[in-house]
This record gives sequence, C-alpha cells and structure tokens, in this order.
Amino acid sequence: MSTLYISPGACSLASHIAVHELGLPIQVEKVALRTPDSPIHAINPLGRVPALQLDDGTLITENSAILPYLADQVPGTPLFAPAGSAERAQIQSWLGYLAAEVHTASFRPLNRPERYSADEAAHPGIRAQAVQQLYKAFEHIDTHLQNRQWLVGERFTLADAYLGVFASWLLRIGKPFDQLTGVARVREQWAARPGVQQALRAEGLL
Ligand SMILES: N[C@@H](CCC(=O)N[C@@H](CS)C(=O)NCC(=O)O)C(=O)O
Repeated sequence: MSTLYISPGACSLASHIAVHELGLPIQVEKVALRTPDSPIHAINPLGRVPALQLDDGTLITENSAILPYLADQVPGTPLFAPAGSAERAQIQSWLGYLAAEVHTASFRPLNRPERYSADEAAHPGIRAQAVQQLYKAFEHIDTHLQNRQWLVGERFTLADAYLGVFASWLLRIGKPFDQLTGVARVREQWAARPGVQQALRAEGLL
C-alpha cells in the first residue's frame, strides 16, 4: 500500500484531504518536522512533507504533483478535469500559484525568516514585508472568488482543497485578512466538507 507522509496542520493537509475526498486506500503516516531524527529524512532527502511513497518505492513530493497524481487514480473525479481540458490547466494554474506565490513567496518568509537572514534583528522587517506580500497574494484570490462558488468550475476541486489549508493558516494572523470575504466563505465551505473533516480529525485538528 502507498504511504502519504504528513505532519499535522502542515501544507501536507491538502494531499491528506485529497486521499479522503477520493476515498483512496493510502496509509497516512505522521512525522515530525525540522528534527534530524525524524523518519522523513529517510524518505524525502529534503526532510519535507507531503511525500507520497508508492508500493514499488517510487517517491513523489510537492503538493502540486501529489494532488494531480491522487486525482488521476480516480478517473472522472470532479476534483480534477480531463487531460487536455482548459479546466485542468486552470486547476493546475491555481496549484502553481498557491505553491509559489502563497506558500513559498509569502508564508515561508513570514514563518521562517531565519532562512532569509541570519541576522535576528532583520527578522521583524522580513516578517512585515511577508505579511504585505501574503495580503497581495490573497487579495488576488479574493477578487477571483467574489462571483464564484469555488476557484474553478463552480465545484470543489484540488485547487480548493489546497486553498483551504492556507486560508485556515490566515486565522492565526487575523487582521487584515479577516476582511477577505470570498476567502472566508470558501474556507467555511471547505471546513464543512466530510472529506476535509475526516483529514482534520485524523490529524488531531478537530
Ligand atoms: N512546495 C512544497 C513545500 C513543502 C514544505 O515546505 N513542507 C513543509 C511543511 S508546510 C515542511 O515539510 N517543512 C519542513 C522543513 O522545511 O524542514 C509542497 O507544496 O509540497
């Protein structure tokens, strides 16, 4: 059986949600992060989650690759769209945006300023700039959601599974993100889904 390595509340929650939404027989294993003795280092040389190890030992990392791979195990699932379709490209576009603009360019300097400067005195400035960057990244999403139910195709897709994780991280920050009404609405819709709740419960977050 394939194994998905996750850490509770981390970005791996997106792939974990997809496992439940798709009803896939995948074992989910919790690992500690940022500690040298964590078993994740023997699985993923980067020591990061999510990491999906297939039955034959093949390793797939990055939410933007794991999510489509999981959805492709259930042909015709509404979580994704057929190869060659514009909808599939739009879903992948949001996966790329969330991974690059939201997670790496914005949340990472906010949560890990030490990766940008060894000088602790510089960290408050890095964090302040990251919050502004994060707000811009989410403003774009919020504008897109003003007259839409979900990110793509008026149905819950892989893109929303991933967005919900980052939208829930915003709750820890509060202002000014609480004024993004489209993002708040999608976060509530996301949190109400049984597949999301199963993943949250399995991670000890409900
Ligand atoms: N771009 C990767 C990011 C993976 C990532 O940074 N995961 C974090 C948790 S949110 C992690 O494992 N951090 C531990 C570390 O960097 O040592 C993805 O989307 O899968």
